[in-house]
Amino acid sequence: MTLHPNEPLADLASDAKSQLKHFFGSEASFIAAAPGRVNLIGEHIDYCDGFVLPLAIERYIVIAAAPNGRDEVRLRSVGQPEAVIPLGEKVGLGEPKWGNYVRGVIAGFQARGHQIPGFDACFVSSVPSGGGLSSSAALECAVATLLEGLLDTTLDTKEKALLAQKAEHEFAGVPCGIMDQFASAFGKKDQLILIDCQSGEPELVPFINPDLEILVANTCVSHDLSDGGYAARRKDTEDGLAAIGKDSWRDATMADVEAAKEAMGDRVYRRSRHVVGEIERTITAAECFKNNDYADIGRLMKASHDSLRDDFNVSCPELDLMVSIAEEIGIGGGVLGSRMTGGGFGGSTVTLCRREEAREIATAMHERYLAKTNITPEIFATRPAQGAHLL
Ligand code: GAF
Repeated sequence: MTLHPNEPLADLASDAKSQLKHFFGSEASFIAAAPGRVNLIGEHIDYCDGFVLPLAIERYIVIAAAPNGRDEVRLRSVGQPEAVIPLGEKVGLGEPKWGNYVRGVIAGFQARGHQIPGFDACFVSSVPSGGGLSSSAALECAVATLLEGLLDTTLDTKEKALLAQKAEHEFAGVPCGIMDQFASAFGKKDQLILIDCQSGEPELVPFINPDLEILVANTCVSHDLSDGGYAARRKDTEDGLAAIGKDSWRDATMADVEAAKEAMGDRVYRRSRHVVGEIERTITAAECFKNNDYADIGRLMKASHDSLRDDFNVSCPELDLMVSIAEEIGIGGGVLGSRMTGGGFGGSTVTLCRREEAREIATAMHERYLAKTNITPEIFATRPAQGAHLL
């Protein structure tokens, strides 16, 4: 199968409910779902006050849960060790590692004065883990949504996304920007999310053209953003901004970057060139989507990928190969544009294509990638999906 289907949310929910029954013997009182995301353009600039243009994808983490009357939380997820979180005191880091995402969100609610009731929960997921599609943000936003249900409270969506981002910073050790948690929390069917990362305001941009398809190709080469590469990039951009002497990247121009080239040194110069260029490209690309005019989109996506590969150094041979296969197919074969998406160091590419040719394009990408790498990729199509919600 070269174009993987997206498992319906109802099937994921019924799977999570059966697991809750099987492992804990209880019926679900709450079912929460939150999607992963794919970013069309605007990479590694959410922590530089830039603009980003992601969408929530039709891939979800779903949690079925029930109160357990105990002073602890018990968690099960396929292929992971059981996690138990004692609730007597302020929740901190613990083992196993995956439970820390949940701990981080619980800590966020505790910090807001909430008393967390003991509960049991089972997690199922259709967001590929390590695929650069924000499975961790989906997990955090799903847990936050579940806690809203259990506590009978509703957080403002922005507050919920920021709470989830804090969990990622403090409990997963990744100093991420706001894109992933915003996309998972604010996702809307048929809408892209243009996020102004300076003001923290999302704007919905309709994506309703029936002739277009978004293909996500997971190279199945996995990444770990907590291993230091991500934090190092973020630090480089801070050094770049300091060398320019401005308060925000939003006020910086390419001329500023060139003027500070010597003071920056080559690496920070290239990182800075990426930031200024990518902010410009994202603003232009957002206009293309708003005007339903895609003449420039291929050029913008290519320039974004090239800059991430050559200046920001977050691509890898497998991502470059997947993008070059899509580029070979080209506009004649129905590909409008393609680039790596997400944090990089492995993960996925995003390809905008004509819907009519999507299946053929996915087949060609699958076959050529497999032939060259001996790795079977996972390719799926998605429309913009609904963000975190209770079912
Ligand atoms: C990761 C981060 F979590 C995001 O905040 C963003 O910086 C992205 O990498 C790169 O655009 O997904």
